[in-house]
Amino acid sequence: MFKESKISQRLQKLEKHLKQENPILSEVVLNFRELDRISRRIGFFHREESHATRTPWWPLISILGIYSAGKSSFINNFLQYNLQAVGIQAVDDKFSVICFTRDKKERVLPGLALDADPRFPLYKISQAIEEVAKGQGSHIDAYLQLKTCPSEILRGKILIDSPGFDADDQRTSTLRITDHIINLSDLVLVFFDARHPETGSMRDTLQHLVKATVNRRDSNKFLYILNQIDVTANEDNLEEVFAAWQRALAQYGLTAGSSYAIYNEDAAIPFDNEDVRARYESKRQADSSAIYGRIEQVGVERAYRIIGMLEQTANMLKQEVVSRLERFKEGMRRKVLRLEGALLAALFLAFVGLTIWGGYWEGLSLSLPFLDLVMSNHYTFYGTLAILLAVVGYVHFSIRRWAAKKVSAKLLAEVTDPDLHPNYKRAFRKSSRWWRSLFWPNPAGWGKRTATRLEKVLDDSNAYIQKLNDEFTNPSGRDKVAPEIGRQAQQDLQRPDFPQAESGNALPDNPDPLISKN
Ligand SMILES: Nc1nc2c(ncn2[C@@H]2O[C@H](COP(=O)(O)OP(=O)(O)O)[C@@H](O)[C@H]2O)c(=O)[nH]1
Ligand SMILES: [Mg+2]
Repeated sequence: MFKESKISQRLQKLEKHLKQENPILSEVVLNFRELDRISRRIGFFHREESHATRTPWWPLISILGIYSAGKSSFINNFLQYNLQAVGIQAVDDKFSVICFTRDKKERVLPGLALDADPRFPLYKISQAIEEVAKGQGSHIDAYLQLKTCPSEILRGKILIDSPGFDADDQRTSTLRITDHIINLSDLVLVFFDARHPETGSMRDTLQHLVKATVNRRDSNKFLYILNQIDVTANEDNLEEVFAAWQRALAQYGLTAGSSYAIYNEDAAIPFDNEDVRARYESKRQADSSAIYGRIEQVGVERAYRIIGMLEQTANMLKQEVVSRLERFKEGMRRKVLRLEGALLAALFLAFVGLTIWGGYWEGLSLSLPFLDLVMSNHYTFYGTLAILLAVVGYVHFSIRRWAAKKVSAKLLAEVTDPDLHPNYKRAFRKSSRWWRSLFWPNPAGWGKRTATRLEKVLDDSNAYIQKLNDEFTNPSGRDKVAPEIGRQAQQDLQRPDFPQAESGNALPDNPDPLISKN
């Protein structure tokens, strides 16, 4: 009986979910599944592995920064939904992963429930956090919760609200989780507030979220936001406060970058002067819409990036995995032939030497007394033959194993991503099984037909880019800049240090919390 694999059930759910949000991407899932099949054929993947789990499907926007800077208030305001607890006290000192639900009501689930609907992208976060939290002997639930929220604005995105940097205990864990979240995020909003120009937590934030990030290649995903500027209204000194903040940022290396000044109108203190209010209001509106625009953009970018990822994965299979497997077979064949040739030559020389030394040669004719013994009847003849074959076979397959190990070690040393080592090892093993001829150049599971299927995926991914361009540039469409973004996303993908390296985090041999729960 064929039991459908868990991963395949999961991909079907993903496909269904994506169909509602972006039909093009749901087709992309099918292509990822095709790549999965190819990867399994060549032994690179086992049954429960999927390229799709290495792709973050939803754009992730994280809101970090100073404690009590108004992060949670901002999220509530953005979602037009009263989701996050707000207040001077550290009410909610956990990371909240916020995603859309079609239920009428919001729900809060413990960190370990990160596999609840819409499941997919969160698994990596929980895994990453589990990794860092484990060393502390702490539980993931202490750091993380999942919130689902019915706000339509959230559809197709995931937000992360974070505790501030002020909680002293668990501070190191918080910082490390923050690092992981930054790596996974498509957009990072770093919040400061105009009330606390220079405090301890401000220094931490500057150290960790400014100094440590300005030199990243993806530094343009960081937005620096000075919040609560309404508090400067009484003295009407926004420019001064803003300039002082900019200087503080500059001290930590941020000279160019996106910085904004906003306040939350629901939480703002009343304005005394109508002129001042109007000025502040227009600043708030301009900067808020710029921020919201960036949040919208990441959805579009993400769509392009996923397709870029598909293409990149297909190319990776073709240019790296398959070619490495071919080199593996070739290297193995060379090593085996060379060693066995040398062995035969040595045996021959030893044989000649020994027989000369033993005096079995008379001129050019050799008389071996034990040969007569072997030939004396069927039993001795076939017995000797069997022993001889067994010895030769044993030696040959030992040499093959040795060669496979050597070549595999050499090729693995080239693979910089250690997460892929188990995959390569599995594929090498499959291609070097004892019944696979050394003289057949193709790796196991690889042939013309598989190559064609891979080419088809590459063709499809180009077609998807076209479709996305059509979708986002169509005259009635909202976002005309999309192709630019798409190109940017494509370029980003080419960069060696692009954070998608992080996507290798889905360790192949690790138990998958999503799967095991199902
Ligand atoms: N004056 C003013 N207060 C704000 C603003 N945004 C948030 N607050 C208040 O600041 C406090 C902390 O807000 P909260 O969202 O919990 O901050 P978080 O710790 O960064 O999540 C709350 O009492 C909010 O009402 C703002 O723009 N102006
Ligand atoms: Mg908060």
